[in-house]
Amino acid sequence: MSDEVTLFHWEPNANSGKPMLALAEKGVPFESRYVDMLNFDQHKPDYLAINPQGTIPAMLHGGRVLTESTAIMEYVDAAFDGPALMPPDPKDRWRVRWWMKFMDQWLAPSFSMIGWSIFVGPAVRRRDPQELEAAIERIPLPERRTAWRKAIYNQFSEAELAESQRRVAIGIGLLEEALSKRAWLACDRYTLADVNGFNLAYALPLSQPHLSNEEKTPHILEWLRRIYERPATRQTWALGRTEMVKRVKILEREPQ
Ligand SMILES: N[C@@H](CCC(=O)N[C@@H](CS)C(=O)NCC(=O)O)C(=O)O
Repeated sequence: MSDEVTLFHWEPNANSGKPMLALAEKGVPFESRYVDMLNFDQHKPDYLAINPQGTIPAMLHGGRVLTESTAIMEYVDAAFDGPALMPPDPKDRWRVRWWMKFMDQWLAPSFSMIGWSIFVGPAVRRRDPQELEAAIERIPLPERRTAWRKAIYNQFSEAELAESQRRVAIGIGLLEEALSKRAWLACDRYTLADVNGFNLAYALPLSQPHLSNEEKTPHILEWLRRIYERPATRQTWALGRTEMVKRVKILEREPQ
């Protein structure tokens, strides 16, 4: 049984970026297998043999296939040496998990819908219509098939997008409030909640400029910049290939 780690991931963004950044923070070397989501590599037989659901990320370790990005992060933190990414205090652990649940179940789907409508859909829409239809038909999970269809054919309704935008605005408000009380999201140290949050929010000042800017969300911006300065974050974002993740450069501090 191999103790090596192999991570199948797309861009350091949303779900793929969570285990990528957690592994980097722990200093765990891993074989990076880039799955090009915009080329539908996640629905091809080689990858379906790893994760039959056809979603990314997935991690191989010790003969096991691990899926679900937040659960993978917790596994990485517990299974490997390196700095702890969960705090020892039960109250703080609860807060880490509270934030992760809020982000995964409530905020991330809203960010995702907006991102798929403005980046993923337009990135693939101009390809051959028959090839696109065939690619959609190969998607194993019906709910992912629906998401792809809506993104490709620009079918997210105004009401759906407005609801996502409403949720994003609430999420930004909660983040700013929490970060005005403490340096990190869940407690006085960097945790998986921050890793999770950074993956969702790193481009906030570009994607939601009217809601997140120096005046309205100074604490969020400072928090994002501090995370971006961490060597693990630099290392992880250097693995990005698309223009979408290159937006992280917005977090570079102005030279003094
Ligand atoms: N809950 C899963 C979600 C995985 C997921 O849906 N990932 C997206 C990328 S962020 C995906 O694989 N999309 C590919 C597709 O829908 O074809 C996790 O957190 O790992």
